[in-house]
Amino acid sequence: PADPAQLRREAEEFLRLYHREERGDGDPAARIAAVHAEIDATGTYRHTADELAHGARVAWRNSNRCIGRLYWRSLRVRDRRDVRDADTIAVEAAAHLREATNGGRIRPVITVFAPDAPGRPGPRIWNEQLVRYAGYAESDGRCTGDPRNAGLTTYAMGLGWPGGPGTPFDVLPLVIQGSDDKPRWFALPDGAVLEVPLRHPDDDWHASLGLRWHAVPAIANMCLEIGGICYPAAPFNGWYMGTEIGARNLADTDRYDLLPVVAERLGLDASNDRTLWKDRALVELNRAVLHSFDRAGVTIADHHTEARRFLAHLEQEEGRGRRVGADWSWIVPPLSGAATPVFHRTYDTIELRPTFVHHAEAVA
Ligand code: HEM
Ligand code: NRG
Repeated sequence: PADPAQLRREAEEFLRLYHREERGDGDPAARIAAVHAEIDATGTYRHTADELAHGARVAWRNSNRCIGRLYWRSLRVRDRRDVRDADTIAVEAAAHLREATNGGRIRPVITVFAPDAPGRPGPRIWNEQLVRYAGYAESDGRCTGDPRNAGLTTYAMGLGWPGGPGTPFDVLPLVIQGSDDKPRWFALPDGAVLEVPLRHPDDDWHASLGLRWHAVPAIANMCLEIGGICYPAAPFNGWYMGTEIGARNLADTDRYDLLPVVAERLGLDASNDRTLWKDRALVELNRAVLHSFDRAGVTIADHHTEARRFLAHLEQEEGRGRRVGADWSWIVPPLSGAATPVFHRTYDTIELRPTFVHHAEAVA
């Protein structure tokens, strides 16, 4: 926060949480006094490496929209707070992806770059995720690729990116703005992006659609907020839940819009909603996603398992005397909601800190 009094309060609140959870009976008074003095002198303060790591893990624990929180303690934290220039961020983003991908055994990882400081904003990554597919708007109003990323695609080309080969799955370059710099584009190096070609477990026609998806979902445009300090570039990842790809990215009408294509290949009667052709196509598409990731040896969760884990997480946290906030509309999976246990209850949407927040977007 710009207001030093508020920064002092938020810092103190976080330091008390950190000491309570990680230092047992340790007295936070000396650390709080030192941080308050640092804020008075400089307008900001620096977390210790342990404070940063715990703050990042708790920010995950506090993510109301995330069903995957059972393993919040296992988050690997790459402390790169000394990095603020775009070139090094590009190199570190690729290193993040390699460490996270781990040959397919996906590991949850966050890389934390320089924070905002008074008069000196931290760096930013303008991509929604480290790996995203280009969306090329065509003159007839259609789009090749992922329409969700059409804005960033145009923006990157405006910065001089020549564009990819023009397939529906061209990996976008990173668009990175170093602190005190303009945004620039950086192609991800070969070998940094693992992708999985999709095919159906029983139907060969599916492979001929040429569908694929990237192995690692790494959100890059949310700010990590710890104790009043904002880390605007702090990309993080876990692994995919199959429905994110099969029931949303490939299925939504404003994304790849593939249900009509899949239904046709399945020979379904799409002339009438009541044949449930969309529902049947969704199930087969989602089977193909899970099957293909399994076959490729890439970690992916199904929504039944991840829902059970989430309820185990709630129980575990409540057993530790902590309240868990959650947003029902994000937690319930977009396929077979009521067939998973997370559907049949309500949640409190308490907003706890540390947390991840969305910034204003670079590209409309
Ligand atoms: C959202 C699953 C790891 C933070 C979500 C969503 C799912 C999910 C299904 C909803 C996405 C959507 O509907 O678009 C998982 C799984 C993980 C995992 C299976 C495996 C380990 C993580 C990690 C972090 C995290 C490591 C942070 C350190 C978040 C946040 C959101 C979210 C902040 C909300 C994103 C937004 O507002 O757009 N997660 N997640 N998740 N997750 Fe997780
Ligand atoms: N639905 C988005 C990804 C959002 C976050 N999901 C995760 N996060 N699994 C998509 O690309 O489909 N994570 O950190 O694992």
